This record gives sequence, C-alpha cells and structure tokens, in this order.
Amino acid sequence: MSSRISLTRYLVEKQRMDGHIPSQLRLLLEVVARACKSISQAVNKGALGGVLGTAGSENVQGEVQKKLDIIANEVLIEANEWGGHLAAMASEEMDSIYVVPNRYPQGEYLLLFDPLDGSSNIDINGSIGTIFSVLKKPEAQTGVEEKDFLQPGNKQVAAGYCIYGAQTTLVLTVGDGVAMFTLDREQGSFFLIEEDVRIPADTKEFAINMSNMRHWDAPVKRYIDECLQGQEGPLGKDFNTRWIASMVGDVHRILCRGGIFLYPWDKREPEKAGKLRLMYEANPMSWLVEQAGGASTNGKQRILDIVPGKLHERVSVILGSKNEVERATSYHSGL
Ligand code: P6P
Repeated sequence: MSSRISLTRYLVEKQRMDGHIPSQLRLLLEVVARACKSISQAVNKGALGGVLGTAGSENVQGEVQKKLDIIANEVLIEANEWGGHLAAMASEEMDSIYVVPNRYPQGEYLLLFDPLDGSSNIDINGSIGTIFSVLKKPEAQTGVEEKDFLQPGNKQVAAGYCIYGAQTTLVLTVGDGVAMFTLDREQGSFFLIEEDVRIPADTKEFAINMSNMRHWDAPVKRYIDECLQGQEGPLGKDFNTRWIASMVGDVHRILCRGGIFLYPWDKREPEKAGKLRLMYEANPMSWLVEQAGGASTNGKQRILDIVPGKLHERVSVILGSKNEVERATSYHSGL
C-alpha cells in the first residue's frame, strides 16, 4: 500500500518538479478536493441525511434547486473563501460572482463551479458530480468584477470534476495531461489511480438525449442517423448508445473508454446556444478531454477558444473521441 500516491503527494511533487502548480494553486486544489469529500459524504447519506428533494427555490438558469445543489454550493464557498488563494468565485447556483469578503486575504485565482451537476439523478441514486474551473485574475488589478471571469477556456490554469458514483473519483488537469484519484473513505484521502489518461481517437459509442431528435439541426440529425445506420451505413460500424443525463457521468465514461457526447443547440429554445453552460461545464470538461487527446467543439469552433459574453452563457457541445468529433463538426460546415 505504501506505493499509493495521495493527491497531496502528487501535487507537491508536481509543484517541485515542473512548476506547473504554484503553491497557491496547490492550496486551491487541495481545498477543492476537501470540499468534494464533504459533498460526497452528504450525497452518500441520501434520504438518511434529509438532503433529497427540492429546496423550493430556482437558480439563475430558472431551474428548480435541489437541497443538495445548495448544500454543495455552500460547502465550496465556505471551504474556499478564507484561504487567501482566491479573489472571487462563480457558481451555476449564484446569479452573480461571490467576491472574497474583506475579512479574508484576497488571492490571484478565480474559481468557477457547477457544485452539483446532474441534479436530476440525485433522488434516483444516479451518478452526479462537482465540476470546477480555475482562472487567474487579470494581472496588477485591485478588486475583481464579473468581467474578469469572461476569459476563454484556453486561459484555464486548472480544471476538473469529482464524480459521486460507485466510487468518489477526482479527475484533474493543470495542463500536462489528466490524472484520476479515487477516495479511500477509510483513510479520508484521494489516491492516484490513473495518470496520463488517453481517449481513443475512434469509438462506437455515442451519448445524446435521443428524445430531442425532432428539435435538432440538420448536421446533428445527419451524424446520429449515420451512427444508427451501423455497419451498412457510411460509418461502417455498429454503434452503442449511453445517456446518463449527468454530464460528469457521460464525460467520465468517455475519459475511461472513449465515446462522443453531444448536447447540441435545438429549436426548443432557439435564442439559447445550447443547454450546457460554457464557463463551468463545457470549458473544464473540454480542457480535460483535449488534455486526454480528445476534441471539443460547439459544431463551429473549438469550445476553448470561445470568448464568453456573459457569466452564465450557454453553448452547444460535441466532445470526446477526436475522429468522431471532427466528423460531426465537419457536417456543420457542409462537408
Ligand atoms: P437532459 C444536468 O442537468 C445537465 O446539465 C448535464 O449534466 C446533462 O448532460 C444534461 O443536463 C442532461 O440534460 O435534457 O437529458 O435532462
């Protein structure tokens, strides 16, 4: 067992070896991981902890908030606000940014998160998770405003998620590959299970909510139709489909064995670019996928190059195995 590498040791050695993780960023990642352990405990209690069901409120997205959405949000805020590593935080569950109170030291990082993604799975004991993204506050600037968060995903300095499933597993990148850590509940620590995760360039598995088919744009209909045609069709192979309805669960499967995930624009709410949120869902997941050798676009461009116009901006998402993402994307430019 002594050969097991804890998250703390992994981060310390990375900091010492290649400077990818300045000490304040290492502290930030340790604090986020500790918050995820607390959220995991609350999730695991379920009905016994009185944490299931709705909170009787809506978030900025107009979505009904679950009790655990609010609990997870509060855990992340309380864990991170005093450490001196952050200037401010932004969350799917909060209308505007949360500036670190004056009673605490201000840091140079901005933390964005979806505190509990996949909430519709909470009451049915399905996989859910916390997604986080880290940006740097613009240099030599006092104070912090919402506009400081509006940076493209290619400016992230760290990104990851913690999936609360059969195991509680933290998946992380700081820009030199993707590592996975599983929580050992007896020791209360995350231990390295996979370093340098790679997504196969090809796949036979697609993830999309098929009930929306009649609402999709033509390029998505064409791509999924070709997948459904199987071996006899233009793709020349039979596909399987999976849809967990929790982005963390679907992306985790893709990081583990490949696949393509699509949540495209559809005509139900044509004024919205998509259902998923750019800053704290699509950007962190896209960086993880790219760092593992995959690709991620909105059908027109690399998601990580999108310059956000607003904090809770939505985006169409096609991510996963590189060759399939490139094919599905090419159909959007009429190729
Ligand atoms: P649908 C969860 O609510 C979420 O934001 C993502 O995690 C997930 O991929 C998607 O929505 C599921 O959406 O329309 O299938 O319920």
